[in-house]
Amino acid sequence: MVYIKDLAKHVGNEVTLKGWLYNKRSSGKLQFLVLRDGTGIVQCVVFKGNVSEELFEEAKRLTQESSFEVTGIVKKDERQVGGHELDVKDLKIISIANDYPITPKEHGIEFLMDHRHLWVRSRKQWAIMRIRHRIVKAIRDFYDSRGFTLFDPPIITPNAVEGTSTLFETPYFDLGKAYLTQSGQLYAEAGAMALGKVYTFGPTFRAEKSKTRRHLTEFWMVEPEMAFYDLNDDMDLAEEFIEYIVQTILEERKEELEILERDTSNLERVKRPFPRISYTEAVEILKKKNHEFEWGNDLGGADETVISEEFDRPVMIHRYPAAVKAFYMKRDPENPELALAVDVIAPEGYGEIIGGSQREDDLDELLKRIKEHDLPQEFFEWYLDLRKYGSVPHSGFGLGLERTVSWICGLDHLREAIPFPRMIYRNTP
Ligand code: NSS
Repeated sequence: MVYIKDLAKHVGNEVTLKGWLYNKRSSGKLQFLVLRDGTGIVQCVVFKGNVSEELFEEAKRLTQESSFEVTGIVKKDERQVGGHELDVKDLKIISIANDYPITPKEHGIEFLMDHRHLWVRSRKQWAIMRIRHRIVKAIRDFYDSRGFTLFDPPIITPNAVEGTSTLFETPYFDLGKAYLTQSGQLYAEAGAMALGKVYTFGPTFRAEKSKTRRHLTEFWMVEPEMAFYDLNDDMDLAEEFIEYIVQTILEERKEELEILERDTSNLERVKRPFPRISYTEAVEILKKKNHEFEWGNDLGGADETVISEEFDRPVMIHRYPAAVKAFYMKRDPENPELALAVDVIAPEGYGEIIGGSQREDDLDELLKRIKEHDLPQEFFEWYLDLRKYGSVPHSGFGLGLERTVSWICGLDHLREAIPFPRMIYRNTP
């Protein structure tokens, strides 16, 4: 069996392809069957003069998404999708699809989401999934080739990392309650003290009650954590990382970006150095643009969009008011009102894709924060141990995979950036 992506190697030869009918049209003696096999699509031409009467009639039975096997001669044809065409000699139906619900006409988004298990067969979703996969590989390659060790954190955890308002709770035997992890970070910190540079990469969960295009309740996050890195080192790594992902996709997923009609000129500019501005400077930009905002508040999606419009590539905003940030962030020694935090905001209104910080490495300071945030100290004893036994400055960040996919693909909602999205109003299919 040959795959459509490899047809260039078979020009002039007879091959057998297996797949599904994507589309068809016919005119008299000709039937044009568009076959997709998961690796690409190709037009198969059934000419009445080339095949038996029975076969010509059999081909007519094929409906959208019916599965079949087809044998024919590969012809080079630049005008066709994929650059090839198949001259059909033989054809076998595997299974006829009756009334496939997703037709080439327009469907509403809720209908498509209800049929997500079938919708993923369509061309655009195919392109998104292939880009997602390539981004995941780029992420792994990036860290694996820079001395990082993959360090898998647990998903069932006893405590919150990113505030208590978005925790998914589950009963846990005799131990009472457990929570689905919001972030692997605290465990990554233990890993960094053991292995120097680590990364976690897996699903994370937030009971987000907001119904925005930027929030899922289950999303994937990659979190590098590095011993002896300060906030600047953290930002250096973040920009190198984002540049690597974007440039890799531009090189390796051209066809998919074309299918998505992505304007890639904005992505081509994603090169280091990225602008770095403080939170206070960001607030000044908002003021200058007459966008209402008060110093001290957290930046919301709309604020981020206004700020990002000032720049032609991702912008790093650092040193936020500590009051709006997580308990584990180190305070700025030059102004303890500020946390040594950084958010990276994607261009084109895609908002925050990275959140990170230098971590509080002083035992007493950290204890104070845990109390201020009203967190149960007993669950953080192990985390405090990291400050008792050879504490070192360290930093890290988390990049949201679906936000990154959505930005690179130019999607208008995160729900298409993951095979089966989970949101406040949807946990099916
Ligand atoms: O809350 S974050 O800003 N930061 C953390 O979780 C840190 N513990 C990471 C770290 O320093 N190791 O989330 C990080 C990123 C954020 O920038 C988004 O890109 C993504 O995770 N994120 C989300 N994506 C989709 N849906 C939701 N609800 C979501 N929340 C965060």
